Amino acid sequence: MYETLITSLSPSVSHSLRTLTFYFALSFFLHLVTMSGIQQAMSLLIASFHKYSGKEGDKFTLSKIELKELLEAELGEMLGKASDKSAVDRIFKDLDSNKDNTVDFKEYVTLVSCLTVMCNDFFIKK
Ligand SMILES: [Ca+2]
Repeated sequence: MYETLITSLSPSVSHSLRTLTFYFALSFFLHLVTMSGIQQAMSLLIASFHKYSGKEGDKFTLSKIELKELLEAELGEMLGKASDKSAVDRIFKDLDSNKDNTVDFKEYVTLVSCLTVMCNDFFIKK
């Protein structure tokens, strides 16, 4: 979609946007390597959320489809198979604590926090 939008613009505007996107990505990367580990983790959590939340509907919340894509691409099978519709339905229902039929950033961070605690518990018990 982004590529279609860019190519539909005039060549000079399109080139400017591509250049801007490149420098934004470069700036983000350079900033990332100078940050502490926790700052990097926080930045990546935010970026990961927005990578999926902006795909359809409200760009600041995850729909069920966006959550499914995030689970598949970012968490593998940590929560079971994301291709299992009933598993995705259950995870979505559990995360949507305010019952507005979307997963906002706070609800998403709750998921990541819980998984991080579980990972820590796993490594401590080893
Ligand atoms: Ca919600």
